[in-house]
Amino acid sequence: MQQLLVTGGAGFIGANFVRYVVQQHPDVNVTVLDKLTYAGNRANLADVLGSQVTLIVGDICDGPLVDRLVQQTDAIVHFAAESHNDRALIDPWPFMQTNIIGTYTLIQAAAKYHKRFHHVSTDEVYGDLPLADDSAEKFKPDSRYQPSSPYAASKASSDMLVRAWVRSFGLQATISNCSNNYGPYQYVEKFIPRQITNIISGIRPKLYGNGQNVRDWIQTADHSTAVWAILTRGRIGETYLIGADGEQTNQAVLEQILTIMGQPASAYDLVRDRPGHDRRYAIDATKLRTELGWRPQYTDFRQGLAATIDWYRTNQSWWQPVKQTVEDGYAKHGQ
Ligand code: NAD
Ligand code: TDX
Repeated sequence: MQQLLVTGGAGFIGANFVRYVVQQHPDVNVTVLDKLTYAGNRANLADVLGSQVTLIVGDICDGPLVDRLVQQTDAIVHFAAESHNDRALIDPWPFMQTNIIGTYTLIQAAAKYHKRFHHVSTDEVYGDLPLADDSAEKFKPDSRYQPSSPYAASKASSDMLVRAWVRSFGLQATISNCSNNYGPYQYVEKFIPRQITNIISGIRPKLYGNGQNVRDWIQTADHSTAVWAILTRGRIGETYLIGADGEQTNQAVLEQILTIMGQPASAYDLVRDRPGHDRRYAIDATKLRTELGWRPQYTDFRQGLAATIDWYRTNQSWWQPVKQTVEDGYAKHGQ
């Protein structure tokens, strides 16, 4: 594999993945296809753009453009998506367009040119689990699809399309469903960077509902190594779940952020809950671990959080220009 097409490579997880490829696989050339929506940022790739990495600004729904780029590559890793639940609740349309039609456009081309395709998806396609006190159940690759939000439903739809194209058109595809990522370059609308940048800006952090919802956190660098393992060694047609046993209540995460940043653990506000708020996500990554020998490197969550806080402290010019707009948007909805 010499040529890799990475969609959404100027977003949070995609840019971290491109950086991983540059560092660990210098023989692979990367073309990033990214629309540079509000969540995409050329600056996320600034230090790696050059002979090994090229950025094409364009839409994954643009059939002729996608056809040309897919024809020229050996494999595709598909990260591009509308990714934020709160936005999907206000305006679902871009999620339907990019996540469903965009994925359809890519797999049509990948099937036509017999190109290896890896589809990046989310654990949210499985809906939610009872809180851990009531159950130790985790998502497995064959858990039932029952998405509860517009974002999750759009991602579930895209997974179904990929599965159907494998069966009907022999698409050489794998799918991964990962848990919540954190780390550098995450847009400030998301939970962890929102709270870190709130504290730096003198704004009180905002916890939805009662803060008891559970997310299963993974450092994004561990997501990158998992995607690479699946892309290069995964079995065609298979789904792999990616997670690092990182379950935490939102309240516990926020209290750790506050303490690491030298604030009282109680210095936050409870705000309006997210409609339909999924209670708990938890990943059973046994298949990925046993079949592909994958292991996460970032197993100390508090340490990973401290490093992420340092990154947002050091890179204020990266997030300051959009912070006020993001907070104004939340304020309109009581969050
Ligand atoms: P992000 O919102 O930070 O980045 C998405 C990128 O896709 C942006 O660069 C954006 O410009 C680009 N994009 C959006 N629409 C496009 C279009 N029509 N054409 C081309 N590019 C377009 O998202 P992220 O958090 O980095 O998520 C990346 C992928 O990982 C998504 O598929 C998401 O569903 C999945 N995922 C995310 C998480 C998480 O915790 N963030 C967890 C599991 C899976
Ligand atoms: O200010 C906040 N306060 C708060 O309590 C925000 C922004 C969020 N929350 C809660 C909602 C969730 O329970 O924190 C949790 C995490 O919220 P998000 O960062 O919005 O992530 P989530 O909705 O869990 O979805 C994320 O993980 C799965 C990604 O955004 C998705 O793209 C991915 O598929």
